[in-house]
Amino acid sequence: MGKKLSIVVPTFNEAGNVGELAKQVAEAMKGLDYNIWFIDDSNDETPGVLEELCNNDKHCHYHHREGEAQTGLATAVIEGFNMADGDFLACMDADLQHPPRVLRPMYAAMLSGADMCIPSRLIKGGSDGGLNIVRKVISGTARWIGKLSLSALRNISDPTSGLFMFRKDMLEGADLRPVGWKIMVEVLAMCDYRLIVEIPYEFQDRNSGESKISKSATIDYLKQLTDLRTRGRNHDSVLVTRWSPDFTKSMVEKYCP
Ligand SMILES: Nc1nc2c(ncn2[C@@H]2O[C@H](COP(=O)(O)OP(=O)(O)O)[C@@H](O)[C@H]2O)c(=O)[nH]1
Ligand SMILES: [Mg+2]
Repeated sequence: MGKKLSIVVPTFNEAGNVGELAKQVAEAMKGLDYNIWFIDDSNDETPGVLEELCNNDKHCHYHHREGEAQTGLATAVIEGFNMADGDFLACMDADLQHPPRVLRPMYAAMLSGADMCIPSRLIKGGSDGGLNIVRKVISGTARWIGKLSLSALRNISDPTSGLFMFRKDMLEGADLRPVGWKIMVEVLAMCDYRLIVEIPYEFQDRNSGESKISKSATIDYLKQLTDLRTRGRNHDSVLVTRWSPDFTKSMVEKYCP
């Protein structure tokens, strides 16, 4: 039987982006089995836009959270992981900063046998062009602190991004605690896996709306790292492979023609 991909997309006031995202995902995943799970905490017109989108596109599902004990980015992503029914799960931002065309090579990496695929802005063929200098420095510092604190991040070139794909069964027995913003760090520290593939991608400017990153995100991240230093698994035997742009292309032709 064929495999299926579920793409989990956390949304907070992204009315101007979700339709375009669904359209671009459909192009990227043409001929492959996929669905999208929007987990929404918006307080604007986004829920109505999602409702209509999901009525018109059977690949799309949404869950709007209101008055729930937990809101916030990380809890949304974990809730989406639990609801989604794919063999593989992806996490992707709604604002098109993660260009949906990267999903197909990510999926090829999974079909080739990877446990996890982490696209990188920082390897040959990638670009972080969408970031201004302040965000570049913040994001570089976050990476540096993360790699010093956690061995699971050490060999990953872009470990603090919110774009990744993995086998759903990696979640079995993994105690993911949704703190703050960096959900992939939690997955990298707490799940059991052997092979990670990195592929290059070009980070984009935000399509519409504005960034929701909060002032407390840095503190949450540092708390999370401290906590994971004691809770995290040992990942000494993990292999991280980097695919060049040309090799990535050839693997898409092989696995997702
Ligand atoms: N469900 C949910 N999604 C959120 C929340 N905060 C941010 N997001 C979504 O998380 C993604 C990344 O947020 P963004 O503001 O673009 O962060 P930035 O790219 O780091 O500036 C976007 O899809 C947001 O809509 C939240 O509290 N709940
Ligand atoms: Mg963004």
